[in-house]
This record gives sequence, structure tokens and C-alpha cells, in this order.
Amino acid sequence: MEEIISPHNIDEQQTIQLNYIDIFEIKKRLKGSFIGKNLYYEQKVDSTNTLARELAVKGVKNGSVVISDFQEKGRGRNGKFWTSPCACNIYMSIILRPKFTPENAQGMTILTAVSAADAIAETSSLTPQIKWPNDILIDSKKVSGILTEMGTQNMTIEYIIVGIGMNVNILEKDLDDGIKNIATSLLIESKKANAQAGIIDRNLLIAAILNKFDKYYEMFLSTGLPTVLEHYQKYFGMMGKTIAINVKDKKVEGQVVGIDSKGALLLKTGENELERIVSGEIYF
Ligand code: BT5
Repeated sequence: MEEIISPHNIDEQQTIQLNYIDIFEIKKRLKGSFIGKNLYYEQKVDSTNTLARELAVKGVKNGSVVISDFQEKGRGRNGKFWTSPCACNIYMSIILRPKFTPENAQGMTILTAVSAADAIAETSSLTPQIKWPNDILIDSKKVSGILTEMGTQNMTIEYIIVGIGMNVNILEKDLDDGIKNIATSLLIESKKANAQAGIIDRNLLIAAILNKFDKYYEMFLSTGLPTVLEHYQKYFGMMGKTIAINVKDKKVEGQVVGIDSKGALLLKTGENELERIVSGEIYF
């Protein structure tokens, strides 16, 4: 396989040499019934979510997955960015064609978060935490983000795209200045525990995430989000905490008392007041 050094990873010693993602290495590890049976790989894309949407509109199969080594216009929620600088991280999107109704789509972010957290916990000695709705943190820093987008017609889902960005092998010096204080990578965190920690195999990690996704998606379809939430609790460090959250232009404060069966955050905002938050930006 061709070896590359991305421009962002060249330092004086050229210490890090990385391989491109190898979809055959991923495929042979997939255990599920349909997720990733169709794998699309592009070395560089604008955004895997954008390419996934184009493929979804063209009619590709339920469970198809788009993976890339670079994104030039990686996206977060509400027009925010996702820095995707080197062939050292994970940028991928899963295309779903569910039969359920649009209000269940938020559940996809929940089950993707628990899939990603499980995969990290299983393939490393790190302890991931989930920050509702779409962040995976390690030691309070963001290592992964999820972007769930949906195409509907007449209140029927045509497709859901679940995008996962995960900082895997990026080094601290290569993190963009804008995110240096809030972001981390699996390698950065692994090296804190063990200075000798080596490059993490992204093919293995991608397969682990997809296998977990397959498992939790089946669980979601057969028994609903509450069963998935039982697994989510393990990583959910927010229960009982008092938080402030920006919902559109409004700031809501309250105590986290749970997540409901559609994936919304439940906040106790007064003696007898409960607020149901569908999306927002949390500040502790
Ligand atoms: C997210 O949005 O966290 C969703 C990120 C989803 C990225 C994946 S990559 C594959 C697929 N294709 C795409 O184009 N997107 C998806 P949000 O919660 O809005 O967070 C965005 C914020 O995270 C930014 O405003 C930054 O503060 C921070 N951020 C940006 N890049 C980051 C990175 N690489 N690591 C950690 N934090 C980052």
C-alpha cells in the first residue's frame, strides 16, 4: 500500500508516517447484516456527509457507508466547521433509509454516540464520555463529533445521513489553533497514559464503530431507544448536573434528569418544571 505523509504531519523529524484507509481491511472485519456492505471510499472529498447525500439521492442502498481520508469542507452543526486536516483521522457517513418517522431521527445521534464510545473503549484503554447530543469527550476534550442530517418528503424520511468525525492519530501540534484548547485525539490521550503508545489502526477502529452501529441500530428497531439508552448511561456523565444550554437564542438552565424515548434532553428548570430540549449547545 502506498505510504503518505500529509502536509500537516511533516515535522523536522518526519516522525509520523500514515497509510491511507484500506476498505478491504475494514470489510473483512464487518460482522453486521447490512451496515457497510456497500463501502464508498474517496481519498479527498468536500464532506463525506455531502457525498453521502448525493449518493442517497441517487438511490444507494440502506446501510451504505462513505469514508474519506481528507475533507476540504468538513461540517459541524448549524454551519459550523469540522477540521479534517490529515489522513490520520476518521471522516465517515452512514446512509440509512428507515421506515420510522422523522421525530425518531434524533435517536440516530444517540446510538451513534454510544457506538463510537463503545468502539473507543473496546480498542483502547481510554475512557470516553458522551456530551449530549453529539460529542464524545476524553478528559473533557472533544475527540469526536456526530452530524445527523435528514431528507424528507411529505413527512416521510427519504434518507438519514449520520456523519462521524473522530480525531484518531492527529498530534497536538497539528490541531488547528482554533480548537487547540477544546480538542484532543485518541493518540494524544493514549500517549498521556503511555508515552510509547503507537499509531492507532483506523481500519480496525472504523470496523469496530460500524459493528457497534449495526448492533445498536438493530436494537433500536426492535426494542426502541430506551434499550439503547441503557448502554448510553455508562458514558453519560451529565446526569444530575446543573447545566446551561443555548437553545436558539435562549439560554436555559437546569438540572439534567434524563433523556427521553426520542433522544431529547430532560432538564428540571424549576420546582415543578421540566423542559424538553431537542437540540442546543451545552455550557457546564
Ligand atoms: C459536530 O458539530 O461536532 C459534528 C461534526 C461531524 C463531523 C463529521 S466528519 C464526517 C462527516 N462529514 C462532515 O462534513 N461532517 C461529519 P458541532 O457540535 O456543531 O461542533 C462543531 C465545533 O466543534 C466547531 O465549532 C469547533 O469548535 C469544534 N471542532 C471543529 N473541528 C474539530 C475537530 N476536528 N475536533 C474537535 N473539535 C472540533
